[in-house]
Amino acid sequence: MKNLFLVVFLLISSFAISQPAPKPYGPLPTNRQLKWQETEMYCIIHFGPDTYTDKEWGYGDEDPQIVNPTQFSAIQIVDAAKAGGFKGIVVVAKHHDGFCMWPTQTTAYDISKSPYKNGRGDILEEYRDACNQLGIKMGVYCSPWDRNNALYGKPEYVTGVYRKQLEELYTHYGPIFISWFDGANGGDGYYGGAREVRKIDRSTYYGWDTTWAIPRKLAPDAVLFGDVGPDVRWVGNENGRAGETCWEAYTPHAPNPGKTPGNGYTKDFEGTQGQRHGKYWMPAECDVSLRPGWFYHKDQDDKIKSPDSLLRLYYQSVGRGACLDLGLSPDKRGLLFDNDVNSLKKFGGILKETFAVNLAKGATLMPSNVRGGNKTKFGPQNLTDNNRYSYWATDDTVTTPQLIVNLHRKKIFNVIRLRENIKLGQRIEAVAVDAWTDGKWAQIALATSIGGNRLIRLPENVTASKVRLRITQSPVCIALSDFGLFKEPNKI
Ligand code: FUL
Repeated sequence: MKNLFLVVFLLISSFAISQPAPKPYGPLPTNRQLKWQETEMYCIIHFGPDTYTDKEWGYGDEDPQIVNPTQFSAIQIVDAAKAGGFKGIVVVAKHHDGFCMWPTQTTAYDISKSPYKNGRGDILEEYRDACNQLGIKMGVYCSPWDRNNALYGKPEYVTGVYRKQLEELYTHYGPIFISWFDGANGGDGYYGGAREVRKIDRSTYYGWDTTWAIPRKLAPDAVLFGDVGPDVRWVGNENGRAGETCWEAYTPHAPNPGKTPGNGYTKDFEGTQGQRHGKYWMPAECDVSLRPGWFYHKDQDDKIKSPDSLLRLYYQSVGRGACLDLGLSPDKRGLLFDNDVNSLKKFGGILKETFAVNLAKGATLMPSNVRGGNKTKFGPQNLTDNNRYSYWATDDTVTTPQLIVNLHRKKIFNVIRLRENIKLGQRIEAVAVDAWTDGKWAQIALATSIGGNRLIRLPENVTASKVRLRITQSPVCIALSDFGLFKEPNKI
C-alpha cells in the first residue's frame, strides 16, 4: 500500500516537473536585443566642430583648428552619465559635417588636424578608456551623410570611405553595444569645395545589407539602431516619448533608414506604438537631448531639463518597454557644464532611491493558477527578485489569471513594475491592479503592453496591505517575470 502511494506521488510530481514551458508567442528577441533591453538607459554625446560654431549641422567646411577642447575629460562626461543611472554612452564619432573625432586613414578631415593634443589626440580612445574604467558600455554613431567629403554621392564614398570608417571604429574601439545609424542624409554641403546640393537614394545608396554586415561581423553583440531597425527602431519623435501602449514588434515599410515622414520607408508615428502583430522583434529607442539642442550652445545653459522632467521622460520611455537615449553636449572646454551635471546627478539619485527596495519582497504571492500545478517551477516565487527571465506561467488555457500579493502589513508605494519573460515573446495585452484598502479592493491602475518593462507611475501614494494584479487580456497563457512595488521619494 505504502509503495503504491509512493508510485502515485512520484508519477504526479514527475508530471508536474516535466510540464513543458509555454510555447513562445510571436516574434522573439535575439540575445543582443535582450542585452540592449537590460541596458535601459544610455547617453548619446555630441561634440565636434558644431560645439565651436554654435551650429547643429555643420556644413563640412569648418576649420579643424577651431576644435580645441583644452580640458576635455571623457571621465568627467562618462562619470556624470553614470551618476545619472545611465549604463552606456553612444559617441558621435562623426556627425553630418564629416569631421572624424578619431585619427582616421579615410579622410584628412579629422582630429589630427586640430590643435587638440598637438594633433595626436583621439577622442574615441579616451571615451573607450573612460568606459572601461567606469564599467559603462560604449556605442558609436558614424553619420552616413558626410557634407565634407568630395566623394559623397558617388559609390566610392560608400565603399572607400564610409565602410572603412565603420571598420576602423569597430576594430579599434570595441566592444560596442549599439551601432547608431542616423536617417538624415543628402542635401547641401561643402563636398570638397563643390558647395552644392547632392541627393542620394537612401534606400539603395548605402547598400545597407553590406554596410550592416560590418558591425555584425566586428561587433556581433551590438544591436543596429536605425529609423526602421533592423534591431532597434526609432520611436518616431525626438521628445523621448514612447506610446502609452508600445509594442516591441514592428514591420518596417522597407528595411532602410529614412527619417522623413511619408517618404515610403517608415511612418514615424508607427514607431511610437509599434505594432501588436508586427513581423519583427524591433523595440523602440527614445532619443531626446538634455538641452534643447544636441550640441552645446551657451545660450542654452539655463534651459537644461530638470531632474523632474528627466524622470517623466524615464517613465515614458523605459517605463513603456523602450530604452532612453539622452543627448549630452560637452562644451567648448570639452566638459559637461555644471548645470547639466547637477541635473543628471539629482535624477540618478531619485531613481536609485526609488528602486532600492522592492516593497513586494517578502510578500506572500497567491496566483490563481500555476502551470502544471503548484509544485512546478512556474510558480510566482521569483517575481520580486529583479530577475527578468525566471517567471510565473499559467496553464495553456488560463489567459486571464490573477495574482494576490499579500504584503502582511500596510505599505506605501507609488510605482508598480511589471515585466514579462520576453524570451517567450510579448504576450500580455492588458492588466488591472487593485489595492486592498479599508476592507475592500479598489482599482488603482490599468495598463496595456508590458513586454520587457512596464512602470506604472501612480498619481499619488497608495497605502495597502494587499495588492491584486489581474491580467485582463492575453491571447495565450502568461509568462510574467517581475512584480515590483516601489516608492518614489518626495511624493507626500
Ligand atoms: C538626428 C541628427 O540629424 C541630429 O543632428 C542628431 O545627431 C540626432 C541624434 O539625430 O537625426
